[in-house]
Amino acid sequence: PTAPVNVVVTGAAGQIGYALLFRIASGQLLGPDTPVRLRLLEIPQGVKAAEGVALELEDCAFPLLSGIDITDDATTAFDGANVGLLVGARPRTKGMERGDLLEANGGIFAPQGRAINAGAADDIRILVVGNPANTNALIASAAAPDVPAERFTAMTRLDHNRALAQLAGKLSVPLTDIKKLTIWGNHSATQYPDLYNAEVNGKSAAEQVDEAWLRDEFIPRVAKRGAEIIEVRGASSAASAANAAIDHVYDWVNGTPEGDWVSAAIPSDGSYGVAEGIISSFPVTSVNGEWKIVEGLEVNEFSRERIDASVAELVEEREAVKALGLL
Ligand code: NAX
Repeated sequence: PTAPVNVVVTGAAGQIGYALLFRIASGQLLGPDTPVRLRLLEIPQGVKAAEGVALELEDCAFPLLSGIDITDDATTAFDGANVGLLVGARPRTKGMERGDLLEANGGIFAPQGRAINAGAADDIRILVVGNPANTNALIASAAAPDVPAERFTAMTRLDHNRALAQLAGKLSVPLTDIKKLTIWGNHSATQYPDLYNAEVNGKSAAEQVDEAWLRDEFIPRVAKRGAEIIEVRGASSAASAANAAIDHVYDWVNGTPEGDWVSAAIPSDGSYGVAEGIISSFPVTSVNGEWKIVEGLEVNEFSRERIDASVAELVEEREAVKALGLL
């Protein structure tokens, strides 16, 4: 039998945590043959609720779940960790400036980065879900100088899945007919869902929709879907966010299908003119357990402007975090 994989979930008592943990324990994160040991990291006020979730996990009698540890100490949580899902973050509250938000999250993601640096396993893979996800991932990575930068990623897979669903709905085609869709840039309202390189049944997606829909309906709908969910559900996306986190890590470990790609925010190597070192969303494939940027795509003038705008926002966030001494 294989040794259990240590999976850390931060913010485990939150709503995404609740939607995520049962799926991990049932084998959907790493596959049906891989036992997992869950490490739940919470702040002290969240520990009791995390213990309650652990009782429910126990009651599921998942054959793949080999144990659950609960802690409020990052060093303990990440010791020997193979996968880290960094969900807990400091939300933006009313009247909070971006600088305050970045500083508060620096106080979470820098210590977690140090804990990862100190004790995580050599194959550690980090997915940051907590917002501002891209820059939080950058902060954690900077605090973990001994861990290769490419092990730190941020989630744009929910945006990717939202875009797939919107396009499938518009064209009344099954989701499986759509390939090669890309989210570029930041997981924020500036993100750019790109249909110009996407294909529906092997033909250009952009050519099958009218330009006004693509530019004035599709893009804002995808970029503002989080706000729509809050408006309609009365709470922010949770199960769909957890689902996207599962998709991201599953593909990272197991590979992406031939002839297609997905979207993930990974450290830029300068491809497509994206500032080197920022964690920005790209079209990616996963090969032998590593994300690779899909190279050589055509970027038209419209796409260029959109990508540049989102990248500029990420560069600004990096400058702000630098000024705070977090990089
Ligand atoms: P909740 O407020 O329900 O849960 C967050 C949990 O994190 C709480 O239990 C809290 O005690 C815990 N926490 C806070 N600081 C912590 C720390 N330093 N260490 C460990 N745990 C800590 O939020 P939830 O709805 O679960 O959302 C979590 C995060 O995901 C938010 O930052 C949210 O903005 C972000 N999202 C990101 C998405 C993405 O696509 N990248 C989409 C969904 C979601 O909005």
